[in-house]
Amino acid sequence: MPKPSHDESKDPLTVTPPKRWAAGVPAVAHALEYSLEQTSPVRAGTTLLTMNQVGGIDCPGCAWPDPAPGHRHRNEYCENGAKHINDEATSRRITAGFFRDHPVSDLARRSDMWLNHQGRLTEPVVKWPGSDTYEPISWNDAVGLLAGELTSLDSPDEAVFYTSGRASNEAAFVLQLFARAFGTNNLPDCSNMCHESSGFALHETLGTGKGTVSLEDLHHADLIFLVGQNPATNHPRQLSALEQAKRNGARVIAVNPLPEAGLLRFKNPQQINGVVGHGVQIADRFLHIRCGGDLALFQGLNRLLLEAEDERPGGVLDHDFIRTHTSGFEDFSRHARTIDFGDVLTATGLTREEIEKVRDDVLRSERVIVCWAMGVTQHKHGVATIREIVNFLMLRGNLGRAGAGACPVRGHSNVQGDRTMGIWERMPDSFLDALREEFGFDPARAHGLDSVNAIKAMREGRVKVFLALAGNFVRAAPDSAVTEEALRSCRLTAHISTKLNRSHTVCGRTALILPTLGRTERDFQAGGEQFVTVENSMSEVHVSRGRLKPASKLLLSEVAILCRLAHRTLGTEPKIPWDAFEADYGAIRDRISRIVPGLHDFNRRVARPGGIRLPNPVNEGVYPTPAGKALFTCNDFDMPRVPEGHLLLQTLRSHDQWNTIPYTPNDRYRGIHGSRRVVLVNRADVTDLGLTEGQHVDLVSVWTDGSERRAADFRVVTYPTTRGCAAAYYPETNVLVPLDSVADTSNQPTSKSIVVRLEPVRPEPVRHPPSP
Ligand SMILES: Nc1nc2c(c(=O)[nH]1)N[C@H]1C(S)=C(S)[C@@H](COP(=O)(O)OP(=O)(O)OC[C@H]3O[C@@H](n4cnc5c(=O)[nH]c(N)nc54)[C@H](O)[C@@H]3O)O[C@H]1N2
Ligand SMILES: Nc1nc2c(c(=O)[nH]1)N[C@H]1C(S)=C(S)[C@@H](COP(=O)(O)OP(=O)(O)OC[C@H]3O[C@@H](n4cnc5c(=O)[nH]c(N)nc54)[C@H](O)[C@@H]3O)O[C@H]1N2
Ligand code: SF4
Ligand SMILES: [Mo]
Repeated sequence: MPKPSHDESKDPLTVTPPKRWAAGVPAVAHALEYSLEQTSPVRAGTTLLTMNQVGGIDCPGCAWPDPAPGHRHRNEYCENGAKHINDEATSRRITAGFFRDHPVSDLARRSDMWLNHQGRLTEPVVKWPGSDTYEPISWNDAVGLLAGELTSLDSPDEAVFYTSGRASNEAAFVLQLFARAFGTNNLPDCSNMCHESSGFALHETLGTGKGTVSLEDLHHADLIFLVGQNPATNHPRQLSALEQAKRNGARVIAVNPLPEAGLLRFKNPQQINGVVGHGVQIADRFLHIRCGGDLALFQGLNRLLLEAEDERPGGVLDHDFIRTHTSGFEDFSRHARTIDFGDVLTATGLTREEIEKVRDDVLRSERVIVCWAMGVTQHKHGVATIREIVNFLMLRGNLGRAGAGACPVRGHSNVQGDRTMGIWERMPDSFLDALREEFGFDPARAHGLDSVNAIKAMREGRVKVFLALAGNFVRAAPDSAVTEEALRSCRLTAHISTKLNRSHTVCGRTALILPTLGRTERDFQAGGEQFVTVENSMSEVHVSRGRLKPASKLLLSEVAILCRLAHRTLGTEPKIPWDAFEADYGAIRDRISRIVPGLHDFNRRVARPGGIRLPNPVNEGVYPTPAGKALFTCNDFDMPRVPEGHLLLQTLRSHDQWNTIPYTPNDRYRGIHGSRRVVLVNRADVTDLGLTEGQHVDLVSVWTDGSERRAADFRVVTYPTTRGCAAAYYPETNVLVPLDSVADTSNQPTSKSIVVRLEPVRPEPVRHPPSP
């Protein structure tokens, strides 16, 4: 068995200067190192060679799209994709005696990294009330137990069904169908904590919640903004697309409080000159913005564009586009001129000259794309910021045409597909009507609970059963202590999972772990070998087919578990052929094809190389808002207010983790090694706060109701983040995010906007997390 690459009990922190470039040879070496630690060369080779190829395994990492068939590289994956896929394909197994040796109280003391390192779950287990130990249970009994708890509820709304974005379209469709046939819209998902703000803002202004650009568009843009995004770590193949765009003459503007490695320079490991040469400079302009300053930036920029039009009437704005496709321009234009530029400079920390240079770049560009991710969405004014980005794009008609548009860069590989399949607590009536037509039951219309509201409902005893399809809810959600208490108060918690994580250690009175096949594995059902489908960030739906032998003979697929559960819970009413769905996923896709617009003839069309690109109405000049036009919006100026002596903390990902799961304690590009309990602070702030490099501090968040939350024992690392801002890793810092601290209207937790003070630890630091 391969040895773990590190010993957590030691974890000495070492800090080296942040890297100024990303990828290249070290990236390839790191990918192979992690893969070979996890599994055999043959299994690693099988996953890597079929990954992201036509008909192969879709990368279980991020949602970045693949080039068109025929244009894919032989190694069409990045360092992190290789790590994610082999983290699933690992040869390690949690076998029979494991849970006997490790009661829940023991598991609860282990680190996230240790839990993940134990390998794949191999058989269903249950923890009975009063017991501290998971013990084996048959599938039949496990499904019966869960169905029994569900049917004994007073109301279907006492159950919550959470989904994480790695679940396939087929599993997601079956889960939402089951939940709705059972009688509830309580379908929270990881997207509530991820791009919810994007969905709200785009829906309201454009009439569609999805991005409008394709990979082709990126290749042919003149100007690309990367706002609040760290592509070298989180969407590494985006750098290849940017490299190509630059070869075609594009300019790139990066907006970030941190000078992230890949934003500066990129060495493409798929090209010989990338491996040995200096690589490509990605960002032509880097706006070192204050955390939470993006709304002000786009408001300032929009004001400058309107003023440029005043000076050159007809020479700046796209009046044709504005007249034909939009409404609300006059109000917007009046409101935008009231923005105070002094406020813009305070909020952004930028100079007027810097913003004017961006305006000039914009004026020189015919085709502009704005990409964004968590640095934008996870703020109180996240929705307003994206609405302002839409205003910005519309002023010069940068929507609905080649090389231009809005590009929310999605996280999980199928998070967008899960939404398309109906995983949302507030699906529109058109979708619910289609379910009614197809399946003959009338789904409830009242909106269900999102992630934050589900936690509140559990805490108040209004929800009694929690079932998760993938993910790690306890670590992904804000206010860790509150979320843990909420889950513990449930009658039953159940997780359909591939690997062990913290959520399995925070149990309801009864708890189930239902182990499942991953995307890398072959999936045989009564109807023969199956494949699943997924949708990437650019609305392309395609096939993913597993290649490896399953981790255990006892594993069931996600679809099989859900179909059996649905059948057992609902019986034969409504008449839904759960058994046929389990036997042949094509039968599920046939139904999807009659419910989801754009997926007609799903089975036949998805079988074609490259799959199906879902139509985006914006690209056909159609804006399905109530007014039938795209909306200009007026957004009040807003910025985070940080009291004297405090910092604004953003919580983010290291280079070596997948969301809630750290792989190692290192963050290579940022030069952090050996420990994740670090807080990155600007040197001047370290001095002003009377702190020293390497000092042990507690992070104490302060909330408007006077409450405080504490994350104990972090080390101060001086880092070139903007003044007044700090950064630390998620999920260790989720304990600091108050449950009530959410984005306006989208209800998304504000994980990039936490007011903290750094409290020196005296005399001796405690060690966190406890060692294995
Ligand atoms: N390797 C790896 N890949 C991943 C993931 C992973 O965990 N590991 N997770 C996946 C998922 S689910 C998602 S959603 C995506 C997330 O992808 P990202 O959004 O890139 O992820 P974060 O690490 O949260 O980083 C956000 C970036 O925003 C910047 N930022 C923070 N606050 C602000 C701000 O106020 N303004 C601006 N302009 N920038 C700001 C941070 O400095 C950082 O560079 O990645 C996906 N891909
Ligand atoms: N503070 C803070 N909090 C955040 C964020 C942040 O930036 N800061 N980011 C938020 C974001 S963007 C997101 S998307 C969420 C992520 O939240 P989640 O999606 O809930 O979390 P993950 O860490 O991706 O879940 C990992 C687990 O999924 C299971 N899993 C993996 N693959 C499969 C599979 O194929 N099938 C099944 N059934 N299970 C599988 C494994 O058991 C693994 O342990 O966290 C959010 N929370
Ligand atoms: S860029 Fe994203 S989808 Fe592509 S290989 Fe890397 S992790 Fe996987
Ligand atoms: Mo995400």
